[in-house]
Amino acid sequence: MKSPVELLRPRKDGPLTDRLRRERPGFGLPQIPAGRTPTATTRLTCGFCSTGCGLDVHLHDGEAVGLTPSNDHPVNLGMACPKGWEALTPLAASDRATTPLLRDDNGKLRPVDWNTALATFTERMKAIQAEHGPASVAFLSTGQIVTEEMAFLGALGKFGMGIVHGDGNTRQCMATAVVAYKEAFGFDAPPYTYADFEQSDVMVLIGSNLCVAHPIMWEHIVRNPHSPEIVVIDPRRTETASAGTLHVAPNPKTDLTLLYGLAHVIIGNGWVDREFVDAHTTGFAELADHVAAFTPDRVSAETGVDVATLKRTAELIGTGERVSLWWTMGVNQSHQGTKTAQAIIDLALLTGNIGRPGTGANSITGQCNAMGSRLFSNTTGLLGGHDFAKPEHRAKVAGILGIDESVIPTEPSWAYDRIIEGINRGEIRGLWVIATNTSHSWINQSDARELLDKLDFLVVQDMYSTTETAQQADLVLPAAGWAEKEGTFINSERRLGIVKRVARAPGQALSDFFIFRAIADAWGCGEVFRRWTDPESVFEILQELTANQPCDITGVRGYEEVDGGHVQWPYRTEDRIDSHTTGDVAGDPTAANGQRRLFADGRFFTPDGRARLLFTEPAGPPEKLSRAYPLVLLTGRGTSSQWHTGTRTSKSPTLRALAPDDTWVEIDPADAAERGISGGQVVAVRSSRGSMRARAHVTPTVGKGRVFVSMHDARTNRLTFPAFDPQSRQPSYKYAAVEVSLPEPWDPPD
Ligand SMILES: Nc1nc2c(c(=O)[nH]1)N[C@H]1C(S)=C(S)[C@@H](COP(=O)(O)OP(=O)(O)OC[C@H]3O[C@@H](n4cnc5c(=O)[nH]c(N)nc54)[C@H](O)[C@@H]3O)O[C@H]1N2
Ligand SMILES: Nc1nc2c(c(=O)[nH]1)N[C@H]1C(S)=C(S)[C@@H](COP(=O)(O)OP(=O)(O)OC[C@H]3O[C@@H](n4cnc5c(=O)[nH]c(N)nc54)[C@H](O)[C@@H]3O)O[C@H]1N2
Ligand code: SF4
Ligand SMILES: [Mo]
Repeated sequence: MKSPVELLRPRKDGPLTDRLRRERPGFGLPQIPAGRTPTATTRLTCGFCSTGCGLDVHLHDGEAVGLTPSNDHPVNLGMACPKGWEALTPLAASDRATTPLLRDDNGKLRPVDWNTALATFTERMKAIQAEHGPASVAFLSTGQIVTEEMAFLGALGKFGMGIVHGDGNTRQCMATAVVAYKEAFGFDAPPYTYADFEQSDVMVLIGSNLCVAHPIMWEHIVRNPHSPEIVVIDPRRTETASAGTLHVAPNPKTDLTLLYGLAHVIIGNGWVDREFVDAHTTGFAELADHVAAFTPDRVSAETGVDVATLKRTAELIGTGERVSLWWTMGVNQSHQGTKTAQAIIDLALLTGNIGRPGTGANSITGQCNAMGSRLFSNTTGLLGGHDFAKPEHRAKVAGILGIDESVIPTEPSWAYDRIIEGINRGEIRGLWVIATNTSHSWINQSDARELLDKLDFLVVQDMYSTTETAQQADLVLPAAGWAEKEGTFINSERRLGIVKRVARAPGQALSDFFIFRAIADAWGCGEVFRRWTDPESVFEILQELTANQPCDITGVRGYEEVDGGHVQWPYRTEDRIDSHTTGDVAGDPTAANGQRRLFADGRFFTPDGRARLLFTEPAGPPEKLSRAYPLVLLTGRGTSSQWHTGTRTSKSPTLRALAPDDTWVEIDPADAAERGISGGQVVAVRSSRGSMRARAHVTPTVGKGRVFVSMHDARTNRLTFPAFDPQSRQPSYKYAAVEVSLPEPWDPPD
């Protein structure tokens, strides 16, 4: 049996792909069926993570027969992680949804034709709205479909069907970064480009396990020629922490205190870039006042980080020439996530580390199109990065779409947790779930699953009929997946990527785009969307919507230019790559790729052009440890070959072989010894909400008093505690009080 530590450790073992090639002869070479020699190659952007790697898909008679990572793509430079190499395999799985399925009177899901499915959808949802009001039907969507589809869903739902509340899995993921950036910079604008990984001399990764979650971003760090200091702030000694140069391991959820402590030392030592701060920020005096109380001794006592390490980290940030700060879910998924992200932004602003090569306060996104969802899902923000609350924005969007302004809501939708609560209260009766697996991924599962069963009508639109959520549905709509349809993604560094149809969707499965088109017609609002005929026409509409916004993409010459791989927003006519070849990275070799970052001129998107230094008082985690539940449960990504709820990655034998055979709970040797647990034993992990079995992986990497379980097991979210960041409503998946013990004979089986 493989243990997690035997898996991928890039620094030590060299680039992932090399290792895989060594250990698995033939790995990565396209497995071309006999008689199907490729006759052409085309490029797609990977449909898993937000890195946005280019994959060259090899075609025979227009159909994909294999793929290799693109050599000349600025994102991945010929590399891919295991998921990228295996991206075509999950399409051929035997549990693909191939026809619509409707639950019959005996409670069984039975195949029906599309006409019946569409008629049932319309009839049931309209009946619910007629009885309980338009707001009683909601949707939950995703960061994993193309931008054109998310925009269609958001527009159809809100401007066509009268749906008031729709949110997505990006709430579980990016909501915190969105709010943090909007408040600090005036727009949701991650400022960086991947060249920054190669240009920093100090990099600080906070709550980010890059080696596992974004392995190809890590490869850019490996290419950095400046022997950078790599500080990893994570309670666990992760693969990334082991590969870095300094591991800072604060007690879970004490990052805010730690970051204020760093600001305290930086200010105290005169490492503030006063010229930058005075010219480009507001709030310095208040922030300095606030952090004065965060003395090294206090911070050390509260975070568990010794004073010397705290001072060393502050010195690196305060005196480095090009310092970049990167964060992911260890920050976003916190009960004070927004303020923690803003404390990271504060450090970059205080030291003038923004807008120059190798700098930035950089939120790394998760899903392939989380960035598309942030701008175009029409949930938290109005299409194109607009604001539902601003009359001029509503007028602009209504004008471009040719719709009546009165159909545009004046407020954003309820957040995911409020929609779930609405189901509990009977306010939400009909739910349409698209490309997300709520019954596995939502926090505090025991509640969530029961709640979905309370709905009058649950529709799940997915590639597979076997997902935990699809199994609870009244109606399953079979969706085409990545590579079976067209559209665009936006990656972490604001780069647009292309998806093309190189495989046939099985049976009667349709692209999400054409499902939305069909629903618009069945609902009777098809006329509103008469310009929305195909993905590329929608791309043009979206371009128009972005005019004069920070995310302006009016200069893009259609899909053909996106295909070139060099479009990063903003991309106005004057930003066109052929009109300036150096970006703002003068003299840099990657400038030929047009790598561009934001804020080179020190002007932010706030009304006065200044960035805001923001802060708050740290508060302890909402769930307290107790004698019954004395350990902190951390959750997150397990290996680079597993993707979330596993609906895709578990269908590849190669990816399965690279993942642990069993779910492991990482536990410190002292905690294990206290409980009489030895490595490999099956143990019970319990919280006051539920329990699961897992195998003990006794390891010093997780730290005393903490345990870690990957999120890829559907049972993990039985344990999690439903706390939310107050500003972003993002769930705090990474802190719950649990106990681990050998299972008692009377414990119920899993
Ligand atoms: N292989 C693979 N790659 C993926 C995904 C996948 O499912 N599989 N998912 C993608 C998605 S959608 C996302 S959002 C990203 C997530 O990417 P990451 O955020 O890098 O991944 P996680 O493992 O969720 O969390 C990162 C780290 O946060 C740490 N952490 C927990 N609590 C704290 C804390 O209080 N403070 C600090 N500083 N750190 C803490 C955890 O120990 C963990 O190592 O990955 C993307 N990439
Ligand atoms: N405990 C814990 N829980 C977590 C996290 C954590 O760190 N810890 N992380 C959270 C985060 S950051 C995230 S992003 C979420 C992810 O949670 P989910 O979104 O629930 O996870 P996925 O498995 O990616 O689900 C995507 C679904 O879309 C389907 N799908 C894929 N492509 C398409 C398509 O083109 N069309 C359609 N219609 N369907 C498609 C897939 O089959 C799958 O069922 O999990 C969250 N949950
Ligand atoms: S790093 Fe992300 S985008 Fe690149 S191949 Fe892997 S999953 Fe795909
Ligand atoms: Mo995510």
